[in-house]
Amino acid sequence: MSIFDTDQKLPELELSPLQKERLEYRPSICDSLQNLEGIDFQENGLPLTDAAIVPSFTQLSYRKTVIFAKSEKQCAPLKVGVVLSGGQAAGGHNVISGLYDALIELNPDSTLIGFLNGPGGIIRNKTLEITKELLANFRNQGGFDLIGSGRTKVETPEQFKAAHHAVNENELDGLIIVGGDDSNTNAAFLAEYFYSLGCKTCVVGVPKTIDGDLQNEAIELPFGFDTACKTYSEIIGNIARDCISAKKYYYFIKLMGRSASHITLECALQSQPNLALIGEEIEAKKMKLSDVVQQLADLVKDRSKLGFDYGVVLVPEGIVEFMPDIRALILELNKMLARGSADAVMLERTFNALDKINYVISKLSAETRDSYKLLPQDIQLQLLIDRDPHGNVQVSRIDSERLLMQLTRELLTRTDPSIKFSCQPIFCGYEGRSSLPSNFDANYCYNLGRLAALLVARKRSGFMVSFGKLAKPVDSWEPRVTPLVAMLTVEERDGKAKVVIKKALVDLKGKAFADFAQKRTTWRLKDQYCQRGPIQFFGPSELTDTVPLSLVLNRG
Ligand code: FBP
Repeated sequence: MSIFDTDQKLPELELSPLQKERLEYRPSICDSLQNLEGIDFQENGLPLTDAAIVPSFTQLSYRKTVIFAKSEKQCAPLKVGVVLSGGQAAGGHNVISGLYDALIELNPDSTLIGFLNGPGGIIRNKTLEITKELLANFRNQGGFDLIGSGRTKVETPEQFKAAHHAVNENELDGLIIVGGDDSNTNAAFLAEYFYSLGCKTCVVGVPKTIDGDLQNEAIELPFGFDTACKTYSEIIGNIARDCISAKKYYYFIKLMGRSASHITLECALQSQPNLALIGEEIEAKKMKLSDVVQQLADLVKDRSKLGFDYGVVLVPEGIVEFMPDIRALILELNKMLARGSADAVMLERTFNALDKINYVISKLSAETRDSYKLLPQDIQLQLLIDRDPHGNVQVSRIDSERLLMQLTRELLTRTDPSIKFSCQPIFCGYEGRSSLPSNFDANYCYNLGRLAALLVARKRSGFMVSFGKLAKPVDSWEPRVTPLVAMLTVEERDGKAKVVIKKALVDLKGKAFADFAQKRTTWRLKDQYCQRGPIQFFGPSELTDTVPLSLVLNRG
């Protein structure tokens, strides 16, 4: 297969006046990365000590990198490949722009190629050459459509071989992997594999996910989180204004964030709803589904006493997995209906929905059977049908906002039938992933791309790029380069020990949660909704250059 063998058909989208205006935006570059030629990295060699990780990484030493040694080095032309992995996040096109501009700055004969439609594009060696002309229509734009994305993982020995073949065939000096915790775990393994084969391709990770759950000492925030939260908070603010005008509905708003409630916490701080459920708190307090429903019914009753038969409730997408009873049910269902199991086959052959449900009830243990029976029928069915290729329940597809609405209504009808409870479900999801990136994400991503290019130029492999002091103006952001292996740990997944980058959950001891916990008592009964309005690109910097409130509170 030849280099730049592509079947990618770029959509011919018509750009709106705002999109055209955004093409002209010049992202700010932090002071430390102004002059790329003058920068090199110094390393402190520290041995990898984690006994569980060592056997998988004999090549990558656990290096602490001290960035900013002076350099006089001339850079030869570089060939670099980039891949976008997982769900969209605003700013992906700016990672590519920052990468491209930096490569050309380092040597005008450098080339950048994109692997198409996610890591699957590496395995199949499907590429697109990224040129100045091509990029011209994608700068500061939302989405990932220039090269696409995908959720295929590079995991099997055959896939590793295919990846090696692709980088060799394309003679790549570097492979930039833009993704979340899983994709960057993959990046560490690929870097190790390429090293062991003496392959020159450096692997560099870039932290992406709107969910905000790729955070640690080195990574203050993955990109895309800011834009998604601003987009959702705009919607929540508008809905709250409608709510307080019509005074007749409870709006149950589900927000994306499969495994952590960072988005819900940030949106709560920005929009000040009557109630925001935080999964991590529910888990810490061991609240069952019935406890959460009771909490909701109490809210409705208390507000009703004040004459408020309306309200705004935020629900994180992954909420049910934080409830011990529902988590136990999901785990049991995952085991029972694992792909190819006798029960899974039996269920496939059963066409009637009620028969499916009854079959599962007959198979569940006594404890989980009761939890399952508590659920409304559509959710019972959803748990059986919406399963991923391994047979696992797709938690993000569960209509948790409808589930909570329905159970709250049932409880109120039983206990306080006179209370008025009309509600509307709303899902804030995909629209937050591909919005025009905020200035914060546009700048952040451009700088991430720039730093990734520099790592390849200095032949450093197996690192993640990030920035410190993100709550400060761009000039003072601090570039960080962290060994991917330093982020790895061993966790049990599907009953097996697996090397992974740990997902960061909401820190209940953190300042952002504390601030929220202190204010929420007032928000519960007094309506203090805040309408932040749309993301601003023009005007005073107080409007255009805001950063996530949780970032300011936790890291500011
Ligand atoms: P990533 O972790 O890959 O960035 O994706 C996050 C996310 O946006 C979740 O919040 C959501 O549950 C999921 O993607 C939806 O994925 P899909 O595009 O496969 O429906």
